[in-house]
Parts: sequence; C-alpha cells; structure tokens
Amino acid sequence: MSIQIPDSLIEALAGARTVAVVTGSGISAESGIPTFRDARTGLWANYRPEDLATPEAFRRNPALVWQWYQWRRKQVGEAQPNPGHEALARLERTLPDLRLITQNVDGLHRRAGSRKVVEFHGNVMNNRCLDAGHPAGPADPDAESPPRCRECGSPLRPDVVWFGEMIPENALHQAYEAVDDCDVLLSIGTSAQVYPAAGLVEVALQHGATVAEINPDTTPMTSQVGFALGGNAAELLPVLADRIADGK
Ligand code: BV8
Repeated sequence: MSIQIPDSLIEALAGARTVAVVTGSGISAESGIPTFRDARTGLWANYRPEDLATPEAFRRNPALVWQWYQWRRKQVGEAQPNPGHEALARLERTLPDLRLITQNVDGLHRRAGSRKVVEFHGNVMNNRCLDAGHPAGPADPDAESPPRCRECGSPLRPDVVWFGEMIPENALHQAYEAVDDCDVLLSIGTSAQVYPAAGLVEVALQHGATVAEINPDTTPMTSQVGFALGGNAAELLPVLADRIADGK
C-alpha cells in the first residue's frame, strides 16, 4: 500500500523555520521494544507500568522495580534504531532547525544519529542514587537488587522520571522552548495520555503551528491536528524524509 503524505504537509515542513517533534514508545515498537501499554509480557504480565514506574513502588519493593528495569534495559541493549529513528536523524540534517523531544528512555534516537534530543523522561541505561541524586552510570546487568551509591551509600535507581515526579528543569525548559516557537510539530507514536508531555502538542496547537500525528491508531489529539497520518513510523517517516530531501 503506497503511503500518502499530503503535499501541503511536505510544503509546511520544507518551509518551516523550526520544527518540533514529540515521540512516544510507538516509534520504538519496530525496534522490538514493547510500547508502554503493551509492556505487560511474560513475567511482567501481572503488573501495570504505571504501578511500577513510581517512587512508592520502589520504596515498597526496590528489588521488584529494579528487576523490571533490568529486564527493560536488556531489551533496550538488544534493540537497534529502526528506519523511523533514522529518518528523523536525516530530517534533522536536512531541515534548518528540527528539535526532538522524546518520552522514550531507550536512547534509540541518539543511537540513530539525532543530536538535538530532549530526553523528557530520562534514560533507562543510567542510574542515580535515591537520597542525593548522585549520578551513577550503567549498573551490573545481573544485579538482582539496587546497588549502593559509591558516594553516599544510598540505593541506586534508574535515572528516569517516575509518575508523580517532576520533569527535570532543563528538559522542561528546552522542550517548551522548542514547541513554543515551532512552525510545524510532528507527534509520533504516542497515545498522548501522559502529561506534561502530551501538553507539548497542545502548546503547538494553541499558537497555530501546523501539527501532524503519525500513529496507526487514533488518540485524544487526532481530532485536533491538521494531519492525521494513519500508519507506522518506520514506514511513513522514511517516505517523508525522502520527499523533503528530494524537494518534492
Ligand atoms: C508530573 C519514564 C508533576 C519511566 C514515564 C496533568 C498534568 C501534570 C501531570 C498529570 C496530569 N494528569 C495526570 C498527571 C500525572 C501523570 C500522568 O500523566 N498520568 C497519566 C497516566 C494520566 N504525570 C506525571 O506523573 C508526570 N509528572 O506530572 O509531575 C507533579 C509532580 C509532583 C507533584 C505535582 C505535580 C511524570 C510522567 C512521566 C512518567 N514516566 N516514563 C519509564 O519509562 O519507566 S511515562 C511513560 O509512559 C513513557 O515515557 C510515555 O511518556 C508514557 C507512555 O506513553 P506513550 O509513549 O504514548 O506509549 P503508549 O504505549 O501509551 O502509546 C504508544 C502509541 O504508539 C499508541 O498510540 C500506538 O497506537 C502507537 N504505535 C504503536 N506502534 C506504532 C505506533 N505509532 C507509530 N508507529 C508504530 N509502529
């Protein structure tokens, strides 16, 4: 099935002074990483991510939450960027100013070559300590429970933003700077349900940016965007990047 991308969207992108992109777990689906809502496979089938990705869950059962992240880190370590990630890296090189805000913690955008990336919810491969936030790099992949911080001895936790936690100030500032000023925003592979990330798309809509959504399903944003491209990111984005590169 040929993928139809309206000429008017190509023209808006090609003529944009600045483009913002917001991605969610759907863009990593074709790298073999289950989307956040599908992450309930195998031994983790009985847990909802929203019940594990919280400070309370970690305090209640640090080993369980740590093992969930160790399982996810293994998936991420085995994953490769897919053509969707690579197409966004090409678009960053082709367009004058494209800034990418990702909700994903898998690091695949940077591995695909994107450089202007805001990791809005952190990066699962890094750790920090619970008490003082001392940064700690990757942990032993076989550690069954949280190692201790070398500086203060408190338990390590993944360097991600849990539900109920604030987005880091610099990520928040960079993200709003990108969407406040964008001519075009692409919302890709996100169910647009988690805030304040989903609010970034609303900011672009409010100031009249051209907004396109790339998702095989509909979301709460679909009825508000100018372009709703029903398809997979790994199929649609390379076509879009080719048309921008070819100037047509
Ligand atoms: C906070 C890191 C303030 C951890 C994650 C209003 C305002 C502010 C906050 C709230 C609010 N309402 C509710 C809240 C609280 C909460 C929230 O939003 N809850 C939700 C459940 C309603 N928000 C927070 O807690 C945030 N913090 O607000 O702090 C505060 C703090 C203290 C006191 C007062 C105020 C922090 C939220 C961050 C949580 N951390 N991740 C980890 O990964 O373990 S969130 C995590 O879930 C992801 O990072 C991502 O953000 C989200 C999952 O969403 P998606 O990425 O969209 O994935 P999903 O599976 O849902 O959808 C995938 C989509 O892809 C689907 O649409 C599918 O159709 C599509 N798809 C599938 N295949 C493809 C595809 N698309 C394209 N191509 C394909 N091939």
